[in-house]
Amino acid sequence: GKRALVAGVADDAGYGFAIAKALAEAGATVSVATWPPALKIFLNLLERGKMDDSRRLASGGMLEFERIYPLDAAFDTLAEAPEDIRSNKRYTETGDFSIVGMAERLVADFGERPLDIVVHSLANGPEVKKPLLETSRAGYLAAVSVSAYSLVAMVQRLGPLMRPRGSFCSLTYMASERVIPGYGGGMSSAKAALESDTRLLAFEAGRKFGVRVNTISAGPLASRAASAIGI
Ligand code: ZID
Repeated sequence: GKRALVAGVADDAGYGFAIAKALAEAGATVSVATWPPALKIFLNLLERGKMDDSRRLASGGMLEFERIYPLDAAFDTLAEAPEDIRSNKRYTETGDFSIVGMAERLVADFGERPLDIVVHSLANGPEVKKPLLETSRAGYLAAVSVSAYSLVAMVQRLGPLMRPRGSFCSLTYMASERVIPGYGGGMSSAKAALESDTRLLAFEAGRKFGVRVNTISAGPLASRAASAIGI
């Protein structure tokens, strides 16, 4: 069977959860990666059975996550995380939450080339409600860092862990190429970068690791992230 990792799952309302479930329905074994500030609530919801209805599979079984890794996709290595993050209670409990840390855990848990499918279903734009014209440099760079560069870093670090003909997939939004007011803070820029990077990563990682890289332009879904911008 195939093994999948879905990065960006912290509840059962978003695309990541739905994709994890669809992969499980298709017979894959699924691990997820969760942003440390959301991890405790997510584990609580799971433990207390609050997601049992949405975890139910057509087969009658339940969606089980093989592993739940902590991941802050803003950091490639733990050393790059600033002191206030590393000493934050939400973060100290999880162990290495960087992209490299997650890659090392995957190898420790499953061996050298454990993955067939990696789904990037994460984004964050701290100033998403601000028009681009009012967006700060810090807000813009944070949006591009978490929502676009994180895919580059994940293909770099997880590419070597992929089995032949493995597949990376991310989620984008049409505001990358058309004017859609309300998707601000550099999020439209981040999606434009994500789409351009997908083309080049498919070329480079296809040759280097024998994998595919794609992105799917999503329709509206009232996830936690989208509810923040009134979708
Ligand atoms: P979600 O809240 O379920 O998932 C986002 C996840 O990212 C959450 O679990 C966060 O904890 C996590 N996260 C945030 N920051 C970090 C970080 N630093 N490190 C690790 N994890 C982090 O929301 P979702 O399902 O909407 O988002 C999943 C993907 O779908 C994102 O790439 C979205 O940009 C993308 N997407 C969503 C929608 C939508 O409607 N939900 C649309 C397009 C793309 C969209 O916005 N018409 C209007 C709007 C849209 C489509 C059509």
